[in-house]
Amino acid sequence: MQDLRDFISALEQHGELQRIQEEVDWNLEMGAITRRCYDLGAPAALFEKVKGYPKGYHALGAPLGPSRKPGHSLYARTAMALGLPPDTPPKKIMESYLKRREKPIKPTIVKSGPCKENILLGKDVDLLRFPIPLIHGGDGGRYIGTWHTVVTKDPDSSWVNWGMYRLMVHDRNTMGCLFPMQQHIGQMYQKYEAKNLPMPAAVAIGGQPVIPIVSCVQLPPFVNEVEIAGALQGEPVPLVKCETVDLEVPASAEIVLEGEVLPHERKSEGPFGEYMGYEAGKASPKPIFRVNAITHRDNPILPFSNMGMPIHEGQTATAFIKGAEIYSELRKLGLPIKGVFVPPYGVGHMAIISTETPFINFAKRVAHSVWATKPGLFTYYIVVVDADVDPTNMDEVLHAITTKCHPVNGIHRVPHTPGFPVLLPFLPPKERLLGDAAGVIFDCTWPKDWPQESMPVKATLENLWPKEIQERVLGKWETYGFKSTEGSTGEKKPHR
Ligand SMILES: Cc1cc2nc3c(=O)[nH]c(=O)nc-3n(C[C@H](O)[C@H](O)[C@H](O)COP(=O)(O)O)c2cc1C
Ligand SMILES: [Mn+2]
Repeated sequence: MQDLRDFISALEQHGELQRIQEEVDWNLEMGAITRRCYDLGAPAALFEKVKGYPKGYHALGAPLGPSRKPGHSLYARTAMALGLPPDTPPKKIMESYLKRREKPIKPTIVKSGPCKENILLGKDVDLLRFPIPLIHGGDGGRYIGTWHTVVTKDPDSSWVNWGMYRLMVHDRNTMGCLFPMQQHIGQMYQKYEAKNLPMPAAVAIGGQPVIPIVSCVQLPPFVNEVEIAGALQGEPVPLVKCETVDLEVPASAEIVLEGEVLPHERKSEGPFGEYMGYEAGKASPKPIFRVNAITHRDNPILPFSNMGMPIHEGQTATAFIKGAEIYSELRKLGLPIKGVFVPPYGVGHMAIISTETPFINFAKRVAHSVWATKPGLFTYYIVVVDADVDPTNMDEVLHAITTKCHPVNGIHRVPHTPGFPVLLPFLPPKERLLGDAAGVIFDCTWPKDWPQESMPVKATLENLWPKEIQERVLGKWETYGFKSTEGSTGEKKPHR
């Protein structure tokens, strides 16, 4: 797939796209429609006629929204963005992601590309040319950046970071940004500010569908996300030079915003309906992005996500792939981890880790290792289960919590951990702004010091019946009169 348009065609081919020719209002209507798309697991919404905007200026809502189409995985659109069939189960998507991600592919620099079809400078710079939605009732403004990439360069090294950080339009050429210090962009911005320099930045909206994925997934520091995007699509991402800043952007982007983030200046930004499921935080002073140039394709398409109650891109992309990233980081430490899953209704706050337990208190070692990684940074609930529990199967996980986690001794609370600033709903208002959070470990593994004879044995068909009886029963199942294996003991139903 070369661009967003190829992805839209693929979505359409698999029944994951709804074209909307009816005129819609950018003012809350597009937001309400996409909210319902998430609620129902309906296809992504391609808005072809937005009130007050020229014909041909389209917007794409819920690009990786959850799918409830029969036969498709909940993560069908994430799978398709990675070039996999829409029925690929989550475990297979994660495996494929991890395999490809191991071999980064450097981008190529090309002279020009579709994103240069229109170049707007000076007075022509006007963000409101695009059909930017006012998404939720209560939002502080229209958000142009909700499924995009902010490109910045570390002033001290060759590291170029691609991250997705929400962007609210203030006026025709400025935007407000949420750049927490815990995030890579926040770390870079701090360095520029210390030198009293503006931070050059570019925003790419649209492009190959792997681009927003690597931008909203918490990859480790000093990783150039563009090389992971290349790895995921199996070929280099073609980049073009910006017009006014020394940065490169994907040549096939629909819209590119070039400019700088001013040092030490703040303006009120927010609130916004957020990934945790709430219209979160109050408006607060935040950095200002001044846009000096806009380039865009003819008939540009503005993709947007609509954060709020699960399940949306914050879970089908960020939380889901975060599980794979945590797995990869833990394996690098040599820990005997079997699987990691970050379940969608846990909004990225909960990670379930299944592991062998070679020695006493191993769950704590696992949990603290998770917290030491970048992808584990904003994970507050760590559930550690034994290797026989499938972490993608929430029924098995709940069973492990309620039968193996001692309500007092199995729960370990860790005060004052780093949290996501501004938005964290469970924090009291004063701690919320800072992100002064806390963590908890649910140890659902059998203690290593219990004598073997006291270990409870799972009462399953596999464990308690002799092999020959198991085989006889399975072999004669239909002879007994049952129609299929449906409902048989031991059937595994992983998260679809
Ligand atoms: C739609 C969407 C909006 C997001 N907005 C923000 C944001 O405003 N600020 C932020 O720190 N992270 C935001 N995130 C999460 C980051 O994209 C994610 O943590 C990513 O890893 C950041 O890149 P980095 O790891 O290079 O810092 C958002 C994610 C999504 C899916
Ligand atoms: Mn990064």
